[in-house]
Amino acid sequence: AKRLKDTLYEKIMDWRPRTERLMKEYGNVVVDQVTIGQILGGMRGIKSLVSDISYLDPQEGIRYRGYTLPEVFEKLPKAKGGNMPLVEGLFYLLLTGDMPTEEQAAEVADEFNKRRILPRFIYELIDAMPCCSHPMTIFSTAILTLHRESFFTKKYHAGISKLDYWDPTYEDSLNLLAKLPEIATYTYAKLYRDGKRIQSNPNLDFGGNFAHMMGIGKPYDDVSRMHFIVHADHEAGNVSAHTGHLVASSLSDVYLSISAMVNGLAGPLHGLANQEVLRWLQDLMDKMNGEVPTEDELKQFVWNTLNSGQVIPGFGHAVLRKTDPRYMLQREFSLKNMPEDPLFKVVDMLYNVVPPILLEQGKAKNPWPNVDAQSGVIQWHYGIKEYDFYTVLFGIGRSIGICANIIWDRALGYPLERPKSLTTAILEDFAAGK
Ligand code: AMX
Repeated sequence: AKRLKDTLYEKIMDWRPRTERLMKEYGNVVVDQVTIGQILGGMRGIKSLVSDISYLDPQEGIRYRGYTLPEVFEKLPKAKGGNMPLVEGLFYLLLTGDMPTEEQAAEVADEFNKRRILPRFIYELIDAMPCCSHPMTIFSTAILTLHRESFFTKKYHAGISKLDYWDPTYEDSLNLLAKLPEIATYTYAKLYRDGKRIQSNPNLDFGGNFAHMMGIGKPYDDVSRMHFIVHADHEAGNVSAHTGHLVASSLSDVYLSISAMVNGLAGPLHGLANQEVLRWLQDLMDKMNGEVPTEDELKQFVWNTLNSGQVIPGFGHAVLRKTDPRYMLQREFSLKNMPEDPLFKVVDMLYNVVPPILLEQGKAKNPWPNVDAQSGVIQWHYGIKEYDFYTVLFGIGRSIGICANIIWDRALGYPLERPKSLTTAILEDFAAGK
């Protein structure tokens, strides 16, 4: 069978004429116009990026390479002894656009396996991080430190052709992705288990091995696969994806770019929201002395949060205008596997209680839950109660999508990103019609 890299090369050669033609013949076609509200409003909605890895419809939610999430979960090859798809298969899909066979997913598993060993200095680095460092800081620092291993950077200095940039970027991406579960689980061991590390098992798949290294039994392997897959990509404009793309656009290698994207993910309005959900729920449970609250008590708690000027973590979205399908998938899993979990019961009550309140308050454009409203509760149920760690899990998943994006950025020769900024006075001149 054809190797992944050869398949990718063919796809790249087929794709290049499409972007080249758009650029050469249709470069002046107008796609969007920009208002002062958008310039001052976080560039919300401006159509100014391109990604073929995924597309987010405000009503329907994310599609990976044209497939909805339920389709992705149905069609990807499943892990042996599990019900969830192989993360390796997802990477194949995101990279090539083709739904992989079992054999094709196995090839990715094999590649990851060959590259997963961490250099000793990464363990030493994690050991040396100052106490109380947030796990996202450690995760980002470890990725950044691997920069010295970059194949792309070596090749660049040796002077390779621009047309070949994608190749060492692909190699760097596989090398990095393969190591992320090891970095994350060692970070966890170091912070919360006195540094007691569980060696990886080369016979397990990406998600299975992650669960094994976390020391958590079934179905946590399926939880990990599901988690990494739903978090992999959310088109190109969100903070993590955009940061990864932006940094990579200066020809910073994958290590520099992914470390940067992880830092963007670490903010409470983005990836950190899943930790914030748990913190918020724990605060609620403390006030309730561990009892599941009544609906009225829950409403009051939601209003108190809003009235103190805070957001309800896990609700709202910058693009989505319906309940997040990533939320729904995790909800289905929870209904099947942990329906009696008290925290899940509260989350499910919030699903009914929060949207009408946000609508009544009248600020949030989307009152519905997002991915983060559910993910932490599942981790909690399977024993990961150190919720600071949750965003690291998000980061592993998101790296898969961003690496696929960056490989394609290099393949299609996307240039340095450099939008233009204005001053307030210039905007005032526009406002006055000058
Ligand atoms: N609770 C309370 N208020 C909210 C809200 C929420 N969950 N979501 C939006 N609002 C408020 C905003 O703070 C804003 O208020 P302001 O006018 O006083 O500044 C107003 O509603 C309009 O915001 P918006 O246009 O609906 O959202 P946005 O595009 O500016 O921001 C997001 C989107 C996700 C940051 C926001 O909904 C939010 O803060 N949600 C809570 C945090 C969260 O769950 N983040 C995770 C998102 C998914 C992810 O990236 N992992």
